Amino acid sequence: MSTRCGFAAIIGAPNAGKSTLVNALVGTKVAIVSPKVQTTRMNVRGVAMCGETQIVFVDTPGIFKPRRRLDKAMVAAAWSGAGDADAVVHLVDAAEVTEHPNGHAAADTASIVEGLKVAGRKAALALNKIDAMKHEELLPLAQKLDATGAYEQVFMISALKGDGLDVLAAWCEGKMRDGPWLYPADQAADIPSRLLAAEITREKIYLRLHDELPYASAVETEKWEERKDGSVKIDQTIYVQRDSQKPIVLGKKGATIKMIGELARKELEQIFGRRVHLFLFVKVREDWADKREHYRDIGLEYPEE
Ligand SMILES: Nc1nc2c(ncn2[C@@H]2O[C@H](COP(=O)(O)OP(=O)(O)OP(=O)(O)O)[C@@H](O)[C@H]2O)c(=O)[nH]1
Ligand SMILES: [Mg+2]
Repeated sequence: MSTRCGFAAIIGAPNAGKSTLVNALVGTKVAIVSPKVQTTRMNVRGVAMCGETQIVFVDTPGIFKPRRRLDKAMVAAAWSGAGDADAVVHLVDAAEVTEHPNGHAAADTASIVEGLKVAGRKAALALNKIDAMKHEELLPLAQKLDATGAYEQVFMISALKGDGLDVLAAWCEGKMRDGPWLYPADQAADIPSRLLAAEITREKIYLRLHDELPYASAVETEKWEERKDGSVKIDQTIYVQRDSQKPIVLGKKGATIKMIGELARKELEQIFGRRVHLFLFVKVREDWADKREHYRDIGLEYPEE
């Protein structure tokens, strides 16, 4: 039998559940998830096998009206992910959009519909978080969005509970092309270990501090040292933008950073299957979000203005 392969991009407003969906479809964690909007900053690929077909799912940053430099780079990355893909899935937080029809998520969803039309791309619409809403509200939303003409098919899913994912994956499978696989069948992700390690720490920061710490923090893996006993020593720097944010990350007597470090270390040990010694440092760098190197490190284009 001949092999098939291709890319399926998952796009949507911030917090729609894109990373949760990609992790669920891939069957292992390739992208970080948090209740905070704008968690994902770059396109992350996760590989799933359906028989002889390899689907490379692309998790993308949320699409919204960008103002700051980093926001612009994130939104540009998301659209380019969609442009390069064989299949596009537009994921919508159906619970949020029905509860707040005039809110941010609804507005961002409408602008994505326009973007799809302009690009002339027929996508699949996936209404997500159906576990968190009344089902009678689902149909009017599905009809309204479907009437835009931007979609080939509509799916109703819960990325969190795993409902409806098989049918959605089957639609994506149908869009793949004949050809050799892009990745070995046992490879789930292609994110470099140093970057993945930094992402895991950023996830713990977001989970622990999502109310206190505004969105602008970044994590960089500075050192990765293989030890003779098979363990690895990882040094990471957490960048914040204001002096006042440093004590928030450190916590009383360093309690917060210690907890973040422990959570991250435990998960890294699980992911890498080896002992990890994780050392975290906090630095204030007001302009990290304007530094070219930061964009290059995480694979984003640097917007000039
Ligand atoms: N109830 C419910 N919650 C969900 C579902 N899918 C995702 N979530 C939650 O929604 C929040 C956002 O999930 P993410 O996967 O980080 O969303 P995202 O679209 O990747 O967000 P950004 O990267 O910020 O654009 C998390 O708290 C998830 O647990 C779902 O099917 N049902
Ligand atoms: Mg995400």
